[in-house]
Parts: sequence; structure tokens; C-alpha cells
Amino acid sequence: MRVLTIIPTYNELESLPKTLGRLRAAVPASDVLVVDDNSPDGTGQLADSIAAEDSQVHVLHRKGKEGLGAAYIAGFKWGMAAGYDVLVEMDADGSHQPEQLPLLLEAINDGADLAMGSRWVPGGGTVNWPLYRQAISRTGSTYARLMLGLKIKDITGGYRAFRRSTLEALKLDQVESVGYGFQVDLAWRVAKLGLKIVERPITFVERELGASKMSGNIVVEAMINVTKWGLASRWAALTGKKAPASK
Ligand SMILES: Nc1nc2c(ncn2[C@@H]2O[C@H](COP(=O)(O)OP(=O)(O)O)[C@@H](O)[C@H]2O)c(=O)[nH]1
Ligand SMILES: [Mg+2]
Repeated sequence: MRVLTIIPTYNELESLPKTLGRLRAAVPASDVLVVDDNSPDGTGQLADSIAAEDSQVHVLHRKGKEGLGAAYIAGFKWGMAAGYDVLVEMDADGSHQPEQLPLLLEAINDGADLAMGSRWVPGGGTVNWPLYRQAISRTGSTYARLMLGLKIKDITGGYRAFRRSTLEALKLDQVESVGYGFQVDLAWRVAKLGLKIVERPITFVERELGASKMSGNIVVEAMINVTKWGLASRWAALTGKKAPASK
């Protein structure tokens, strides 16, 4: 199994080298792709200098900040073109502990089409994460679960391993959401295809360095989209037709 871990970065100069070092030590078999949106702090150049020393580290430079979703889609396409079998999503800031990646890869080995790191299943949790962020995450996940009729407990989580065939089955070019909406969007698309989604407990550790890029707009976008998708799928179930707004 050839594994590529994709790490999107925007101003992660302090965090990235630590996370990369931990990842290379914890899962030496995984190659890495840093997807940098032309970070003003020089994260992209730092990534280049690390890649120059380590043939398993690659860097994809993008023109400017276009959001997490667009960065991941570019990374997935790069990885699929390069022939990887498993594509992993991991934050640069250390919140997704590289030492827990084997849990997700084991789930894929055991047959999952999508393995999701989950804070909200028994054994999972958060460290130093502000209460308001926990509240947004739990409420958002519960809302999405009810609205979309899914069993996933941590649907906004961004520590994931996709089997390549899963990404091939998705219409990546139709995914427009950014931020958390992007993570929900992908999970919803995978679920609609009837593919096997497995959650594994992870401990999400709040970043120690740098600043979060999360914003209120991102939360609002996610809530609006979940509402639209949920209503569209109910409409489709009732009428047997696709709702005009459904994607
Ligand atoms: N390439 C790219 N990476 C991004 C963008 N927004 C966030 N990220 C990265 O996505 C990851 C998660 O972002 P973060 O700000 O830590 O979100 P939080 O953990 O929800 O507060 C980090 O590695 C960020 O650097 C973006 O617009 N472009
Ligand atoms: Mg973070």
C-alpha cells in the first residue's frame, strides 16, 4: 500500500517542521505532500528546503489562499496522478497526532473505504481545545448527523485516510465547500455512494504554535450546506426525484 499524507499549510512556519518530523518518524513508509497556499510567512520555502533533504517529502505550491477544500482537492489529484493507494488528510499544526496515523491505516487495511479519526467516539477526545470549539464541533456534528441521516459521530473532523478508489468514485470537481463544510461534504458524498466509513478514536491536541484559520463564516457555510443537502435528500426520498438544488 503506497500512502501519501497530504498536509495543507497556510502560515505554519513554526508548526510544520515539528509535524513533518513526527510524521516521518511515526510512519516512515508514508510519503508526504505539503500543499501551501503561498503563505506570507514563508512556509512554502521552508517546505521546499525540507523536501530538498528528504526525497519522500513533496511540495505543491498554489497561488494564494483558496481554502482548505481547494488545497486538499489539488493534493488528492496530485496523489492520484502519482499512483498512491491511500491518501491521508492531516493538519500541519500537530492537532492530528502523526503517532495515531497507524490506527487509520489499519482501518483501511481491514477494508474501510474511508477511515475517519473521531474525537466523539469512546476513547477519542481533545486536549486544550477551548470549550466553545468543542461545543461548535459537537453541535455541528449532531446537527449534520440528524439532518443527513448518517451515523458518523465526528463528521467535521479532518484526520482521515481515503482509499484511492473512494476518491476516484467522488466527483471532486463538484466539491465547492471550504473549511468544515468541505469535510462534511466529502463524508456525505462517500456515504451516499454506500462505501464503508469507519471511525477510529483519536485525541485532537490544540495547536501550541501559530494561529487558527477557522472563522465564523466557515461554520455558517457548513450549517447552510448541511441544511440544503438534508432537505434535498428528503425531497428526493419523498418524490423519487432530485431536488433542483441538490448536487
Ligand atoms: N493550503 C491551505 N491550508 C489551509 C487553509 N486554511 C487552513 N489551512 C490549513 O489547514 C489546517 C487546519 O487549519 P487550522 O487553522 O488549524 O484549523 P482549526 O484546527 O480548525 O483551528 C492547518 O494545517 C492550516 O494551515 C488554506 O486556505 N489553504
Ligand atoms: Mg488546527
